[in-house]
Amino acid sequence: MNSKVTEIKNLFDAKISSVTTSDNVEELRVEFLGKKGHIAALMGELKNVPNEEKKEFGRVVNVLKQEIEQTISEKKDALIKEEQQKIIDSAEQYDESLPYDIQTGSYHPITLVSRDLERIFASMGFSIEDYSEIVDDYHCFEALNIPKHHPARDMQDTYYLSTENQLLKTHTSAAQNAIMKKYGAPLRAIFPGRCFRNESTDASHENTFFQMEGIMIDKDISISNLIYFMKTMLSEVFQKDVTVRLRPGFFPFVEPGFELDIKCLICGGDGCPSCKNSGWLELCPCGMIHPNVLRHGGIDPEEYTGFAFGLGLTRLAMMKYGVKDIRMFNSGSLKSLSQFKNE
Ligand code: FA5
Repeated sequence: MNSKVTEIKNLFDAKISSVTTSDNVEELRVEFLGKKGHIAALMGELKNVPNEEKKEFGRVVNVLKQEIEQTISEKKDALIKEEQQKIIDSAEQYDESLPYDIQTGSYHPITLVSRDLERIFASMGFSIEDYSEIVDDYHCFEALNIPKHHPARDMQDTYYLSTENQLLKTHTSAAQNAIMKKYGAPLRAIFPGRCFRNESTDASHENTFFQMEGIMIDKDISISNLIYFMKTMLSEVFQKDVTVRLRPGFFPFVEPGFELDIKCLICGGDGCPSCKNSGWLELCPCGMIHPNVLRHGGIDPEEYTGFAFGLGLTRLAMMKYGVKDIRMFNSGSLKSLSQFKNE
């Protein structure tokens, strides 16, 4: 009887070595292990086996059955893997040149100009600081040498909040005191931020606009340092010659104070609505920090001096990108805003 078992084993070995697909293996499984398969037939022979050989015969058939099961399972797994790999290899490759229709966003022009300036000032050793949009009276005015009832408060039409003593930041100078106290002297920092003023809007005025403040405090800082940094900043931003003028300006927190104007790049100085027909645009008031402001910030004015500037970031973006009306920036118009290239 064992010769029958050997015969089935040889038959299986011959057939399994020549199968090439997982479907063939499945057919083989049915042929050998199925209800009417070779193993079931061998088991059916058990009744013809002499009693004393039955046990051994049963054991040998079982061993063969297990061998066949294991070989079939391994062969099937290997062939399925091969077949899947073939499908992957023959699949069409991803074609990145195919047109697609995904709308990507773009940076707001104010973000672009702000990043440009941050890069320029960081390369000159300035740190970049952040400050809140809701500030108190002390930081926005008193620490800046503008006591209560000082007429200079009229220069900025302020949104006061119902919470006592709080208001929307009217200028980025409101952060000066906190930053001086945080770092002490020497100090170089810029701090861009959103400002709010209750102004009637026109081509060059918004009620919500951006400024970028800068301060540099050290021993022996003078107006020449201030002019050097302003010139470097403007030539880097515009990457071309721009005409500027410096004239006296009054701000209680600087002494002396200046207005730095830029020749209007929209009309070339001839006069247009963007520059209120003057040919010049007020861009960056600046000056030497008043000793009282240094004192409020915990810095000794006998030992240190410094300059400060308050760049009109939104107006700078107007000039840089040739935007004729400042109101475009807050318009939310995707048609206008999406023209600006990302960095
Ligand atoms: C100030 O806000 C001072 N804090 C600037 C300063 C800082 C002076 C440090 C000295 C030292 P002013 O109100 O002029 O100054 O505003 C500064 C700049 O912000 C202006 O030159 C202008 O470019 C911009 N700006 C002011 N008001 C508006 C507005 N309504 N819309 C758009 N830009 C404005």
